[in-house]
Amino acid sequence: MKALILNSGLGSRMGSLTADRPKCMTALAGGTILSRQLELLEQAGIRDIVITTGAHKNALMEYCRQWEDRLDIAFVHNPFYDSTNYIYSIFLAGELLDDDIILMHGDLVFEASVLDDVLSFEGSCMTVSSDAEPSPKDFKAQIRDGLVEKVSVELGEGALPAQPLYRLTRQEMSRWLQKIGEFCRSEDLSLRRCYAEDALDRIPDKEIFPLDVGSRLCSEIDDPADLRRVAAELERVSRRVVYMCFSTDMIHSGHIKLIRRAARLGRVIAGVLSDEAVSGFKRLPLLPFSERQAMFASITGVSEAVEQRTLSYRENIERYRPDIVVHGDDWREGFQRPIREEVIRALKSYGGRLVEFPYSHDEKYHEIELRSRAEAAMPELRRGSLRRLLAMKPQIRAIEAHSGLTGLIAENTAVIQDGQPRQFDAMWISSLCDSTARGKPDIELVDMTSRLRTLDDIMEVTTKPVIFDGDTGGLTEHFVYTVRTLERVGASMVIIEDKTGLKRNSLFGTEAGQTQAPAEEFCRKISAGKSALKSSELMICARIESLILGKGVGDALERAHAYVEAGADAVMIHSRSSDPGEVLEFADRFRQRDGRTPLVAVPTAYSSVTEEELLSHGINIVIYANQLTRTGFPAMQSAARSILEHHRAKECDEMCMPFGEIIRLIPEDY
Ligand code: SPV
Ligand code: MG
Repeated sequence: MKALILNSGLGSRMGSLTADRPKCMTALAGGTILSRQLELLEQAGIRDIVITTGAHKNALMEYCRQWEDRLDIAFVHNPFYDSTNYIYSIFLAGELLDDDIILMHGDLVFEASVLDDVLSFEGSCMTVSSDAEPSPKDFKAQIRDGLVEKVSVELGEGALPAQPLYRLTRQEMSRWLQKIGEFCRSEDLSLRRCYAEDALDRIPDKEIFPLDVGSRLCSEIDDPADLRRVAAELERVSRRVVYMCFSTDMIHSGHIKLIRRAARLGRVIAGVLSDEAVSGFKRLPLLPFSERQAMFASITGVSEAVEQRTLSYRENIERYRPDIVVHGDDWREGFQRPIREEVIRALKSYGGRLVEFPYSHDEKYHEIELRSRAEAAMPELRRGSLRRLLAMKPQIRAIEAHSGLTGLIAENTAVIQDGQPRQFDAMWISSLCDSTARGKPDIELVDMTSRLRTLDDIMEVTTKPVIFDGDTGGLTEHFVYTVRTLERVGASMVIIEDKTGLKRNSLFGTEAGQTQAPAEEFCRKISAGKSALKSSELMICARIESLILGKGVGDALERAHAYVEAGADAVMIHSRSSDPGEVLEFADRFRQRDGRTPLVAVPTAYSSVTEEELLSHGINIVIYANQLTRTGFPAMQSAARSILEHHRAKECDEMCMPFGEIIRLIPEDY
């Protein structure tokens, strides 16, 4: 790629400013028009420059010596500069233009990002501006079928203001040069005085696309008034604030490229998503917020790294009022779409704008994401993830999983509400659902080896914290082994209930003749479990069955405090009443003495209670213990009945998930 800069003109409208130098050497923003162009080209990696000269040729060549070491500048002199137009200068430079060409007039001032867009354009383009007011003295472009059809100063209605900044493929340049040659070799000397664009217009099937620079700076300087306006605009550009937001904890070249591009638009403020926000839509970040913030603050091109507390940009847009928000164009679809729409609305309220760069689908970035997902699934990281989430969020939401597939549903299901994503934070490996899936009663009949098999199936395909339903924990002598195994595989919490003898499901209540273990005996089991742990990460949660067995809130409270004393890391209070009253009363009274130990509730029987209400009483973990199982089986029964009734499968087709979807549910590259 080469650049061609046309500097043969007289610049007579600039008055005394061009008395002893060409227009491109006019002072601007601490440099000159030309120095800005050359520096931007150099930054973009373009070293081969062709400059045409006319009046003050020596002054220009002398001035350019400062770039001698960094750029290869070839000068082409147009000796007839005062009687020809730049069409003749291009004609003279023809032999050097044997590459893709960036063509610009020497009096053109544009901001860095405009050049970036021109350079990254595939094919040939000319810059136009749908936001600018057409000026009688400047070029306009007539667009037809998405292509530039004609470029002229004279065009009126319907034509877009256009600037003489082109990217031309080698083929397109050579076709233009051929036409320019026809003009310049003609005996009709007036054809050397017309615009090069007049020759361009004569190419019938040219393929030059308009590249809309919108309201960005891209402007010719013809007279001192232009100079003042452009200088003021450049000053505004230098004060421009650009905002972007990152959730990643692994920075790769794609991020760096994006930041570099954004920095060409203005001063970059990098929003770094809080740990809570990241874990709300993705997973617990590998690096905590403070480290991610420091990482972004140290990247060249980022002037400040600030916290973005939610996935919604609204708060930070109001605080920093960025002129521009930059994002990859991948958020136009999918769960981030409403967030994007909110950003556009917020920016519009004060004249800011959104700039989207094409998202890079590079395989290696995808691989990095897979690696960080794999990392998060490793037992060492996963085990402590519930504790970390609890330290970060007031309440954790868990749902049951009893197979790899239901694990994926628990892991990936998301909805957007008020611009915020909602997902489950953790999974509950329910004894009821695990037993039911095997067609067995929930009486600790499914042995631990089988339960661990289910756990393994789920953990293999997911990354979120796992809460394991340990039933009664069995004999203390057995429980210590269970605890070690769970710790080794990376479970985050085991919940054991204070029952003894043949355990029946709690939802049977007193109908099933169940016995609560003496508090001291259960305390010993908790202590033994805690002592068996190798790390301090797996949490042992004591589940109190007093309300289930009709012993009242007082008994439950007494036990709860004793269990915490014995080492329990959390307390689960269970109830089969449809009224949450007794659970809430327990929580209120427990919190009077203990503000720290996490409280767990399972609102199956009292399902009308909301998470917010539970939180207001101090409940930190809400487990939806069996809803996937209870919704899945009736659907299967209906399908089976439908086939029997209709002697074929057609009628149950509409109940079925399409094959395409079920295949996509299971990621192949997990
Ligand atoms: C389970 O899901 O297995 C439980 C909760 O232990 S409950 O079924 O309500 O007892
Ligand atoms: Mg259970």
